[in-house]
Amino acid sequence: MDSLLQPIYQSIVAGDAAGTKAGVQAALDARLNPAIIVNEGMVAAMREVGRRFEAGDYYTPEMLIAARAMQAGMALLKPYLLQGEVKSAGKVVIGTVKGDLHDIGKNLVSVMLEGAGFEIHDLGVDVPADKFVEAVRAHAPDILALSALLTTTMPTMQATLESLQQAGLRDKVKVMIGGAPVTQAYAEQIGADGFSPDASRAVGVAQSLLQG
Ligand code: B1M
Repeated sequence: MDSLLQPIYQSIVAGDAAGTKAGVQAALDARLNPAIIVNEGMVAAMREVGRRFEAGDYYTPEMLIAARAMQAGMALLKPYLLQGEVKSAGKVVIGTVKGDLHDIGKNLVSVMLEGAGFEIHDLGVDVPADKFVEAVRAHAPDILALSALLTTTMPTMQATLESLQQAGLRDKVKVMIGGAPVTQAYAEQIGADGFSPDASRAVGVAQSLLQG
């Protein structure tokens, strides 16, 4: 790992927000590519936090402060990830499904889509199906993007698709899903239009959904 990424990685794993910000600033000052800072430093650190949680070395509070440290670093990086794009590529309503409070991945997907010119309406976390339906009606987005990080909340994606169908809106919007436990096979099973395993590929998936 790049020596500039080490302090960022270690600060996130330790839940040290100030250290994370200092590390990100130092990496930016050294002109390290922001996407490398995110993917090889920060996302890798969150993976390690998850590994420690699974091993029983970390508990929910440690996950939470690690997440806060990651978000503090992301706030510094966001303007760099957004540079350069101007015209609107399409409209996206995004949210984490009901029962699920994980938002780091969803926020990263939002930033990448925004950076590619998409207009984003972010409904936040723990979003019930009827709120997604309401937002589709109100904003008429090209894409509805659903995130889930828990195996127990994945079925809410299907429930959201069913609610869209019942509201007569299913054919008005493309639905794209993602999140750590979500797969292409699951997307096909529930009738979603697109799936992306990560934030950078989410941009290509969103663009291709609008082409066909
Ligand atoms: Co939670 N948690 N958590 N957690 N947490 C996981 C997800 C877990 C895998 C940890 C583990 O056991 N290894 C596990 C889920 C197991 C499962 O269901 N299979 C878990 C659990 C069990 C829980 C609780 C139940 C723990 C408890 O309280 N007993 C609880 C549930 C709370 C709830 O949601 N109701 C819980 C709570 C939390 C915190 C609140 C403490 C915190 C979240 C804080 C926050 O998000 N603001 C947290 C965290 C931080 C994690 C881990 C450690 C890290 C998640 C993360 O931010 N990753 C996570 C372990 C892990 O993932 N390795 C874990 C970094 C992020 C950039 O990646 O979110 O995967 P990710 O997003 C990626 C892709 O998935 C994709 O792109 C992103 C960027 O590349 N992606 C999309 C995501 N959404 C997308 C949408 C798209 C396309 C791509 O299109 C629409």
